[in-house]
Amino acid sequence: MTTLQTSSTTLNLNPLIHSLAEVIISRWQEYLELSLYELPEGLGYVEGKLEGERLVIENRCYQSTQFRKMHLELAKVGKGLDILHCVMFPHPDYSLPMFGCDVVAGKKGVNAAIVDLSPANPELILSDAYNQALSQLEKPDFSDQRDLPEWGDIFSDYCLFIRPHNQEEEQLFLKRVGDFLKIHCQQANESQKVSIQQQELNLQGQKYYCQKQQQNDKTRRVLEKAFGEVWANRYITEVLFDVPNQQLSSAIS
Ligand code: BLA
Repeated sequence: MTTLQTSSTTLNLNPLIHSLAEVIISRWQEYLELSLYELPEGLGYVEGKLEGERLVIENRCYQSTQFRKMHLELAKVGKGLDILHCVMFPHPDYSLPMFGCDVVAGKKGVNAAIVDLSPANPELILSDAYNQALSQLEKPDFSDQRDLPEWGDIFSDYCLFIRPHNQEEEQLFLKRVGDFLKIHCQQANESQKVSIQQQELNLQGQKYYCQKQQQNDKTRRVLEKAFGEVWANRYITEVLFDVPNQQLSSAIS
């Protein structure tokens, strides 16, 4: 088994972000056989300046049998803004949704906490197995549910987008992320390779997901201010939401 650096981060992050990072990595290690995934040259650890403030990005990236790329990013902008970003990209030869999580914390606490298992197919629907498993989870109540942006048609009915207002809500969010990951990894381990036609549809679904995520101006703005337009665009399209570009496996027709 690969030994992974799990909890050590040089960044002093918001406590919810820190705990989420640990939950994500420990679920991955518990259920999946991980190996390292190489990010494009020079984009593993990056530093820039945002309006005179330092922006530091730490990336961890793995792959497994069912996942082409499992990316956890932790970022710190000066002393005021902490960000966790996580996406699991399935290999298109498995019909699996995209796990995505984004948490943005300011000086006063967490502003935005979002998690979803988003469909990656042209119909934008989750499979019966996922619907079944997700509908059985206890549905927590949050006092401040936030509205999804216009590009957010990629998210499922189970998407949670909140601003937590106390420790209890933060813990409930953490639990929900852990539950989503448990279901996702278990489903992935049980999933079978699909036909080449279905792989093509899965690929189209992932492309659509990435195109929509690339429209998030809030992410783009933070990166542009620190690193400039060209770098930000490269980072968004090659690291955060790269569209898979691979040969479909023809083992099954
Ligand atoms: C929102 N993302 C945001 C916001 C910021 C970032 C500053 C605004 C927070 C707020 O409205 O309170 C910034 N997010 C970043 C940066 C990175 C990042 C700089 O990941 C990376 C370096 N975003 C994702 C993923 C999802 C996602 C995987 O990366 C969902 C699964 C969603 N982020 C998301 C959504 C919003 C958001 C839906 C709200 C956008 C809006 O309201 O317009």
